[in-house]
Amino acid sequence: MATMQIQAEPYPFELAPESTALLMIDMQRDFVEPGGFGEMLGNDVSLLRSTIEPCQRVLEAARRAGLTVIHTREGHRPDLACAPPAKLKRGGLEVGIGDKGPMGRVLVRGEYGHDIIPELYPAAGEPVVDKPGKGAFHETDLHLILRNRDIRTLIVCGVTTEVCVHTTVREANDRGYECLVLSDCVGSYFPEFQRVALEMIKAQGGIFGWVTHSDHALEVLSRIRAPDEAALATGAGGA
Ligand code: TIU
Repeated sequence: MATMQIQAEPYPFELAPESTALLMIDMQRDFVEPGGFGEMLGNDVSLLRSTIEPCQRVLEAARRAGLTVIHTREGHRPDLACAPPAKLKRGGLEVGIGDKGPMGRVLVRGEYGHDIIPELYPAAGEPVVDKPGKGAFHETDLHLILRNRDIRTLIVCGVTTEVCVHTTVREANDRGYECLVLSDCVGSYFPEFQRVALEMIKAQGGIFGWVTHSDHALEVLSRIRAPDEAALATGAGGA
C-alpha cells in the first residue's frame, strides 16, 4: 500500500488513501447556527462559522480523492430514551435538550436544528453516524464501519475542538487509529480552548494525534487519484 505524508506537528503524518477516512464531526445547525443548543449554552456561534469554508474545501478534496467520508451528529431519539438523565439536567437550561427551540426540538434526531448544515451536507452513500454522546465511538457503529472498510487513519474536522473533536480523537487513538486534526477546520466557542486543545493533541510526541493546517492536507489530497480515475488511466476499469 503506497503511503503519502502530510506536513504536520509533531512530525509528518503518514497515510494510505485507501485506509484513510475524513471524519466530519457534528457540523450541525444546533452548534453553528443561532437558535440551537450551542447558543442555549450561552455561546457565540459566530466563532465556529470560520470553519465552514475550509471544511468545504477539504470535503470536496476528499470526495475527489475517493476517500471514505463519514459525518457524525450529536443528538437523541425523539423519546429521549438514549439521553442520560444527567445530560438532560446539566446546565439547568430554560430551553434544553428535547425542548422546543427556534429550530425545532433541541438536539433531537429528525429536527431541523439537529441536521448538518447545507454547506457540508452528506453526499449519497456517505455514512452519517448519530451519536448520543460527545465521542463518536460511544454507543455507535463507527468502529464497525471503519473496520469494515479497513480504515486506519482519520482526517478530522468539526466542532467543537475541546469537546466532541477531542473526545472522538481520544477514543479513536485508544482503538488504534491515527488522527490528523486540521486546525482551521475545527472550532471552539472559546479561542483559548481552541489553542490549548490543539496543543494537547500534539504534545508529548503526538500523545493522541497530529495537527496541521488544511492547506497541507489539501496539497496531498490533490495528488490522490480516486480509484475510478486510476483504473481508467491504467485501462483496468473498462466497462
Ligand atoms: N458545547 C460544546 O462545546 N460541544 C458540544 O456540546 N458538542 C460538540 O462538541 N459537538
